[in-house]
Amino acid sequence: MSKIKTLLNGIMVVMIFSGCANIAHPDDEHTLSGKVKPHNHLTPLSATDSAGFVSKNIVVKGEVEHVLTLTVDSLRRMKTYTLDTFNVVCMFEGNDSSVAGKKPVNTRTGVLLKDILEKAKIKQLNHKDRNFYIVARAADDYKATFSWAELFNNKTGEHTYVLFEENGKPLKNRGEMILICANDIKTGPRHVIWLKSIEVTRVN
Ligand SMILES: Nc1nc2c(c(=O)[nH]1)N[C@H]1C(S)=C(S)[C@@H](COP(=O)(O)O)O[C@H]1N2
Ligand SMILES: [Mo]
Repeated sequence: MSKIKTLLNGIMVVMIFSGCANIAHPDDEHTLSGKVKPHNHLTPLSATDSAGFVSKNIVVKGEVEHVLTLTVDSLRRMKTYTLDTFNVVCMFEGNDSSVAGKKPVNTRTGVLLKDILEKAKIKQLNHKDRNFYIVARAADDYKATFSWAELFNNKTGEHTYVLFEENGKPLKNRGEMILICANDIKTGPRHVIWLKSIEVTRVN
């Protein structure tokens, strides 16, 4: 019995230490998967550096009836909204990227994430089947997560967009489509540039 205890304690120690090794340093706000070098958003990537992340379409997949591949053209055919100016603000004090010598964004145009998900039709088995999470993933594996309830039963759903224009012009270097949740307290974290996919997962 005591042998088993000692063994279990040993396993726990190993688990604790391996967990510690994964704790990100505060400077690595967005930890990227090995292959991609982290990008400091205060010094924008050059056009050549970011070119590898630009995709022409986004895929909507997972627990949906219709897997969708959307381009800027397909978004233009949906109901579009134009947002008034606001700053993209980092979680870190003083990291307001709007003051880092960038041109201000006066207007942004896009469609509601909710409308995209309604098109793809989340596979709900019955009316109580509403525990899903939705991950907006970028080409550099940066991601933002939403819950079914905040998109479909909360104001956030009316403020979460997939954008395809800024200041009336198509997006380019930061991907053709960007996801933003405009009513977050700090808008930086759920501002997904180089948007690549929207994945729906049921909570089991
Ligand atoms: N794909 C991707 N999106 C990202 C990031 C990133 O590293 N990769 N950084 C995020 C962070 S930490 C912030 S604060 C905002 C900054 O957006 P901006 O550089 O367009 O102002 O983008 C967010 N979106
Ligand atoms: Mo940030």
